[in-house]
Amino acid sequence: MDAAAALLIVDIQNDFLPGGALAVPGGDEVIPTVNRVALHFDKVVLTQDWHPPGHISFASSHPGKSPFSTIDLPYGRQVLWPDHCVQGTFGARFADKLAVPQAQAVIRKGYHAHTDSYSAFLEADRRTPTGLAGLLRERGVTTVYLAGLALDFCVAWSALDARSAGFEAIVIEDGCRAIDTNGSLEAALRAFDSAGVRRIGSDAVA
Ligand code: VGL
Ligand code: ZN
Repeated sequence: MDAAAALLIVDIQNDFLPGGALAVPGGDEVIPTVNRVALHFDKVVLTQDWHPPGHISFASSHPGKSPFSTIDLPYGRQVLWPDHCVQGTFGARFADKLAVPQAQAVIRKGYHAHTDSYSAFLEADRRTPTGLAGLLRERGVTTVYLAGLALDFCVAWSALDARSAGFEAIVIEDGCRAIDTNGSLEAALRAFDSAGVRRIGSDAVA
């Protein structure tokens, strides 16, 4: 892949794998694909969901609320999740089988106690940047390829925000798996179409 392309590998962490706290069905199946594809990029960035204990996105932080229900927060509607990817825990660690030692940066997100961040670019308040856009721009990146978990949350928001920040965004579909709660997968695919996020198979990359 040319120097203007970067691969963003989203949240391939133990808690999103089968057996994890917020398991994405088939989440482990993307790992060989991602490992293979990553060999063809000279720019590779990882994201890591990285919440403090008691994070606002956890159902357990809202007495009487169940995981996968929603609440309205100052910045908008928030899906409530099981506790997951707590800073420093096993669940927050990258999957053991993820083999991308050549990755050059790790963007952690969701570390503010009162704000979630599905997107690797912009937190859920839609104002606080993570710094990723600047990092990519400064390194001459114009096209962002994405793979990882979950297609309908962190991959989707990251791809859409990549577009908003002026990058081409290309989702490697078989390198992703979805949570698919309350129509979230269909909504993500529709949003991709209207924002000009392209979808390809990993065989088109490597
Ligand atoms: C994610 C829900 C909550 C994701 C992260 O990585 O897609 N989903 N936190
Ligand atoms: Zn999270």
